[in-house]
Amino acid sequence: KIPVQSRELWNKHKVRKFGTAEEFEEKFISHVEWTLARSLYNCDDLAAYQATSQSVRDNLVIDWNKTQQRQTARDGKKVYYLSLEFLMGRALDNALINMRTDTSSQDVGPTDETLTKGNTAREMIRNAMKDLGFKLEDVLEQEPDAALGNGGLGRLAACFVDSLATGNYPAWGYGLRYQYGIFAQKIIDGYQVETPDYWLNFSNPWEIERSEIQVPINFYGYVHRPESEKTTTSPSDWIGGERVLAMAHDMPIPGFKTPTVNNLRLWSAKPTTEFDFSKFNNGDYKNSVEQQQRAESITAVLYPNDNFDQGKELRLKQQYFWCAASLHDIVRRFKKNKRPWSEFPDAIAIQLNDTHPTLAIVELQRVLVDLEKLDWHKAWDIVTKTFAYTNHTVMQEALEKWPVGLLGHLLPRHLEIIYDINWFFLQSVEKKFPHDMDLLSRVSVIEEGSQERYVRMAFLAIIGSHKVNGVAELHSDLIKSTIFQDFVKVYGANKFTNVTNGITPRRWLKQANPKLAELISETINDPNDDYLLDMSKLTELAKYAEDEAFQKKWNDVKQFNKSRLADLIKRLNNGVDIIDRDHIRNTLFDIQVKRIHEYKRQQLNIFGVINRYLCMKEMLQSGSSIDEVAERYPRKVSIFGGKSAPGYYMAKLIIKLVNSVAEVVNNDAEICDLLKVFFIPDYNVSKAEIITPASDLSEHISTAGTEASGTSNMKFVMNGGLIIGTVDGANVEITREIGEDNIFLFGNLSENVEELRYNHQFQNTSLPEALVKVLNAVESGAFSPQNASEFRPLIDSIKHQGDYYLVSDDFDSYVATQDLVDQVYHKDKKEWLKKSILSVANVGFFSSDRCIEEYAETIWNAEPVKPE
Ligand code: Z15
Repeated sequence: KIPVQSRELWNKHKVRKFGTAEEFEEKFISHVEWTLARSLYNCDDLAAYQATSQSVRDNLVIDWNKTQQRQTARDGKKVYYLSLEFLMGRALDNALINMRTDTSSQDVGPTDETLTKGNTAREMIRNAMKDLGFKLEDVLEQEPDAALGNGGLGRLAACFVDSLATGNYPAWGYGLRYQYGIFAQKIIDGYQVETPDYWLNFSNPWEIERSEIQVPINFYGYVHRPESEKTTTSPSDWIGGERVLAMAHDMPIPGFKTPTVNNLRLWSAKPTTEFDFSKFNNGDYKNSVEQQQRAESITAVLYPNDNFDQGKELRLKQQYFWCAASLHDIVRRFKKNKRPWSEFPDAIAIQLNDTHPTLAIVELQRVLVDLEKLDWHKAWDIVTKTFAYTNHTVMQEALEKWPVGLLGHLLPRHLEIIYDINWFFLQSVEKKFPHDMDLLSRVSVIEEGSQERYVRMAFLAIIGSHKVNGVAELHSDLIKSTIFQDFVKVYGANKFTNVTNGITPRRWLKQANPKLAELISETINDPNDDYLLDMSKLTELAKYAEDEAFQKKWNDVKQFNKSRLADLIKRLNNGVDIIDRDHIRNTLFDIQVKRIHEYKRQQLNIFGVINRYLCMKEMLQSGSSIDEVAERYPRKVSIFGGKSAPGYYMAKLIIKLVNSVAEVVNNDAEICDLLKVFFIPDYNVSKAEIITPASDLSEHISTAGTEASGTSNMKFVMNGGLIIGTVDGANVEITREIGEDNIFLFGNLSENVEELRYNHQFQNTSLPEALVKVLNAVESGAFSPQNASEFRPLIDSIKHQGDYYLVSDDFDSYVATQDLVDQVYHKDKKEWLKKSILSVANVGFFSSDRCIEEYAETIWNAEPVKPE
């Protein structure tokens, strides 16, 4: 504590944010000299990126400190978002955009004047950088992505922390600081090759290392119960066997047009300083040091599976390490206020992003019972009022199950607690539904298999939470009628709710598509970009949907973005330009970028491309002119991108097929560049910012009922791209919002999937003719002349293994819908542009701001803490 008489001195030297270009330049140069120990003579783009980021970070830290003080003083309910993944991407440009503060806000220093009234921080710094001898765009490119996530789930968490800060919610994210994020993907001879993601190679200006915050975490060991304590529900001692330290790293999360800067706290593992003297005395010094160093492996790498549970011990260790450290932190903060434990759920809401943090439920129960000596049932009441769980999938292979043996070995006390939670739960079920043994075994947290018993994490998460939500309406309905139907019976339907996903318009519109953002703000007369906070303002655009002058401007923006993507593709294709720039306006950019997964059906897309190619060739063979072919199959570029889990054989084969088809099609002179195929290597957030604004059409074509929500569908629509999609996930609500005339839907509905799958198994279903031709071509080695059987497994999965993802059932409908797309795009551009404009006009619902508001109101009961 600083004595009162010293405070005057502190205030005299109070740190100030930079507000003018001049002040920024001064900061920049002092960071070049003092932080980087460089100078005018050796400051390259990388150094300029670091000095700029350090300068911006200084501003953020001032607001970060004020925000934390304000939130502590106001003492409203705090929200903690626990996610094993935060797919943040780059921070600098986002910080520059969000830094623009609101004129009405009092909590800005005098220097903030210059950042308002259309004079954004980004523009100011662009000019200052220019004066200093740098180009902002080149400097921004120096930043590596923070790629601490696999796909949708991780990117959702990143959009959420942005909206939480923007909405002034007192909310922290908790995650892991992986030394290596998702692997970098190289394509070599058409195959995916994984290389490590060295994102921390140069120092990371966006993290604040809190070396003073180190939480000891135990693993293994055994449980000791004092003689006086008879049962496992009474306070017990867990004597841990292995100990590591969790060290905090904080990332400031700035809100848009608000001085609120929230915190994303990421833990990294380091060895304890306790030394194993017995080993040392045995002369095994080297071994003992080595064993300690192994602590760091806990946070070494992100598991690269999306929608798949691999069940590895190190993953469970990651989960407990992260849950225990985060809860320790949360409980410590709560205890400072000396409020009674019963008020814990009034002070704190914890959201579980999928089942990955389910152990937090068990850990809080352990802390309350074993350490704080609360009665079991009082503790459990607190726990269940605190947690809420978001489910992101119905797919069996993604549902987490841990072998009882593995869990009990790593966390012996936690396994006891899980058994007790289950025991009390099953008792309550038995009371409500007497003698229904079947029900009891179906809802038990413990799956009793013939071989091994497993802990079902989703069931544990439901039992330990007061709300469970799905991520889109269809999905939230599906979990109630399928995987969790017994729990609806037990708890009633009210425990289950829907919060449809959203995306942040700051990154996915303003940052990714500056030209469209500019056109919008000018058209709806919103020079301060208030529409980015109130997306209902976008409906103003509908007035201009058929305005020819406006349509032209709209189209010009799209063409600009397509050229930008064409440049990227050229660079990624070793300088070889496959896109004919003279015809770019009449070339339909058809894009599918997302994790590669059979359920997402990139195979349907590439089979569609092959079909198109074969049909073109057939026309030429039967004497049609190239003009006639172009009339039927107008110009198109088919763009793919996405990573496959390293061990996912079928997904990797799909990548190879796309590249093999590209090789043949792109080099077939006969079709005169009417069709091109490209696989963008290493799809990530920063590439998505270039790709998304450039789509005419994007594909969201999962088997109905398999894609919980999808979020890239929202991003594409927000950027004026049209969708071809199945009636799945958020596509349903996108259709409702933008109108069914403005989306190309096709395929079977989720209610028919079960029957169709049954038919494949037990009926002799025949494949559509066009698909047979495609599969024959692939089988003949048309795309793999050296190895005709290479793609056999892909063909077999459809022909001989029940076509689980129903590619054959949706194929004709997909092809017919693609024909319709061509019709509108090439024959009725005005109609196309109208659809595009109306889509953006009505996309507002999919802002993550709306989504976070729904969580706050219906699940967390949390309110914003507004800066004065
Ligand atoms: C993941 O990215 C998603 C679900 C999962 O169960 C896992 Cl492990 C990872 C995705 C869904 O597939 C996607 O439909 C959804 O939009 C996203 O989570 C965010 O909710």
